[in-house]
Amino acid sequence: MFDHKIIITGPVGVGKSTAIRTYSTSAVVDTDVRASDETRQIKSDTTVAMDYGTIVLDAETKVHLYGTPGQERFDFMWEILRSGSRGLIILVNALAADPAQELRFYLHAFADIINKVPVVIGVNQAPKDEQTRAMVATLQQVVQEMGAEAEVLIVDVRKRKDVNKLVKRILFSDKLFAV
Ligand SMILES: Nc1nc2c(ncn2[C@@H]2O[C@H](COP(=O)(O)OP(=O)(O)OP(=O)(O)O)[C@@H](O)[C@H]2O)c(=O)[nH]1
Ligand SMILES: [Mg+2]
Repeated sequence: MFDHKIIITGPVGVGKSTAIRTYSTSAVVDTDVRASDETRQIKSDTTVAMDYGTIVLDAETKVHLYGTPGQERFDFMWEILRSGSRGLIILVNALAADPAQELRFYLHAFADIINKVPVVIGVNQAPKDEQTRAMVATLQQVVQEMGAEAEVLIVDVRKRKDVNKLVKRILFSDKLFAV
């Protein structure tokens, strides 16, 4: 059995905890608490340390999913969580004021691993329309500008098959080295 540690990161409320709850078959560990600051306007609970869940995909493959906190004041956890990781999923909120800027921020924050492990971008909370398709093209351009290599996929992380698509992109990538 091979263990694969995959990190899910992205801004507050994008759906990191939701993705892990949707996908994991083990009991999920979360560190969500009632939000006390401006996050409260977005949703009631926020992750302060991490989310964790696992799924056994086949006889040889066990995936461990770790979700980072979205709030930047907990960014010390990003460093801790990324060690030993085998891939990075960055979720971007399609409804944010500037999704391209969000993506730049996370590619920059994880700059030391994006060229070492496979990366995939999930555009969440996305209406299926022309604007979303244009946004995917813009985000693909951001990936290029940042010297990274990553596919941009439209997802709804409340759907297991969509989270599965993100995980599979990482597992089937030919970049196989963990950091
Ligand atoms: N409308 C819509 N809602 C979504 C979608 N994906 C997730 N949500 C909802 O958006 C919210 C996301 O919240 P979380 O999963 O807690 O977000 P998070 O990224 O863990 O946030 P922090 O831990 O605070 O950083 C949940 O209420 C989801 O049900 C989507 O595609 N469309
Ligand atoms: Mg969370």
